Amino acid sequence: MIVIFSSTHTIHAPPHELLNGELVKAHETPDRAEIIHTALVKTNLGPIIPPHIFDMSAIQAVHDTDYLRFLEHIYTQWVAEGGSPLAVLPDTITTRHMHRRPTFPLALPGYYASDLSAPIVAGTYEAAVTSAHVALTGAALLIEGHQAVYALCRPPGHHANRDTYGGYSYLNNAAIAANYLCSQQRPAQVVILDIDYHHGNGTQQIFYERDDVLTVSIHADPAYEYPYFIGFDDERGKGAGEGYNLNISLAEGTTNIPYLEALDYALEAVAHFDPTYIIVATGVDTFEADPIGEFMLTSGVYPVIGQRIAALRRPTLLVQEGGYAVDALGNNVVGLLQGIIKQ
Ligand code: SP5
Ligand code: ZN
Repeated sequence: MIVIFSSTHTIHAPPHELLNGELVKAHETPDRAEIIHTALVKTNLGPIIPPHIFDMSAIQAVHDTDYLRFLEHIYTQWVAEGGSPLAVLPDTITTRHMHRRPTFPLALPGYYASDLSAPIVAGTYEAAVTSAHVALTGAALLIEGHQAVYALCRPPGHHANRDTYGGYSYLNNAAIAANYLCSQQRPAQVVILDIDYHHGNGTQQIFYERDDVLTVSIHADPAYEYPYFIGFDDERGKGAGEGYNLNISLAEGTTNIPYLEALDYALEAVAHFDPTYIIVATGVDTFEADPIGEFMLTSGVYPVIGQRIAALRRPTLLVQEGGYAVDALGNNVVGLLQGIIKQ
């Protein structure tokens, strides 16, 4: 299996996040990607290659221009205006009742942020763009005929919408890769299967009215878990996209067996769609020891998940999302990838 990785992710190292009312140390840290990288090198899973640099149009096809310009310049503007140099983190945020776009640098982040978990630092934009190129490189390899590719993306992406960031996500890597596959010479039908513990809200909304990308997400019930305001099972798509979004939400404390039942149900929908390509938004924050997840999956289940996905026998790109139990992170990701290869 080809792995794509870039060390550029290390320039994105937010110091903190707001969690349950407290400013705590960031969970989404550079050591996450380094740990996965080290585990992959040790396992000798396949060649590890750097990303190609794609034209910005591949990213602009998913994200709004004003939003991209904001991400690129806000850190400098924020600091110049007196914002903390530690990181960009707004104190005021848009609601349903007040949402005029500001121009003032201390206010702009509150217009584009969906939560306070995703600070912006000096290197965030470059790291996020590189992360998107890592995913795009994986997509291009599928087009070249590879059966399974792993994009070691960091920062993650599935909570980023066209013009919002949050949930440690700035650019939606999986969505950018899916859209790229759809826009190539030979029209593709793509499934994004999101197995991160959290609902992939950005991905769902980007494709909500499209029928060429089926979005399927298995996640913690938003009734008790982030992102709280979206991700319920009755959200099925809209217009041409009606029937092309599937949410499977699971209870707190979900263990291996019910999880695998949900996965089988999701995979039936995937098979029925008959996709040209599958993109797996790969979070392992479903693990029992994850510090922010409440599922109870064990390390032994990840190879099984990999095998069942690979049994569909479609060219598959795995894009890294969450997973914060750093001690088990390398083992869990490698296990999943070995399951994909073994099938
Ligand atoms: C990519 C990714 O995994 N992002 C996750 C961001 C989650 N941030 C907010 C977590 C809120 C946790 N609230 C716990 C409520 C009870 N479980
Ligand atoms: Zn997650």
